[in-house]
Amino acid sequence: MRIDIISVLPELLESPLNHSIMKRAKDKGLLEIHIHHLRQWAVNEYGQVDDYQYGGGAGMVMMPEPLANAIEALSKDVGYDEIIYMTPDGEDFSQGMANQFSMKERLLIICGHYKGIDQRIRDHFVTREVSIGNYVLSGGELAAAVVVDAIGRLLPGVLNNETSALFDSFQDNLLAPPVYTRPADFRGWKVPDILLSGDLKKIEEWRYEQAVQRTTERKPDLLKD
Ligand code: 6GU
Repeated sequence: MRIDIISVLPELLESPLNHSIMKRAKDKGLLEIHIHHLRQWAVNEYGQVDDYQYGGGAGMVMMPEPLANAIEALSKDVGYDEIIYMTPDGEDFSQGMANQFSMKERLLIICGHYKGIDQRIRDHFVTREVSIGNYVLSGGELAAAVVVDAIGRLLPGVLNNETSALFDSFQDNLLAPPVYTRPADFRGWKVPDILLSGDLKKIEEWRYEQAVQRTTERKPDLLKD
């Protein structure tokens, strides 16, 4: 899979996408990430990519021309299944959306800044608008890193058996059950006996019950569908 990201602050994306499982995905050749600085498509020698908004009001808006030029130049080379705009007024990101995106070959992600991007780019180029929650970040980069991480770890071959995504929270709309490691008694706080019993069937049942209980208590919305 190939993901291209357009940003005015590429530094914000680099570290999160170059460690741990994302690094492994890249090293294995399963995920290619290309980060593009929007300034290379700026309209003048000052590197301008934003301007005042029509109608007045505080805050700058990202100009349509650099973005259109960037999208068109990259699309000519690659061709995208989805052009995603990261924005707090987008559709809420979910495990289901991560699953869907992970089945695409090529994604282009646009990170907004300031008051956002000119509406015409959203109308004429963007195919999906995605938010990671109901709060405002100073730019789309951290949100894009979240989305790319959630997608990257789902690509076949990225995770091994031990880290398999099949048992993650949210797969099957259930949160993950509690987990324990050694020692079995830590400061008198004991690991549930069942996990030490060796009875795999009982353990599986217990984990399922715990997952349902956690989901009921913490995220009952997940159980509705
Ligand atoms: Cl995608 N962008 C920004 N700037 N803020 C957000 C967001 C995205 N999702 C939640 N808050």
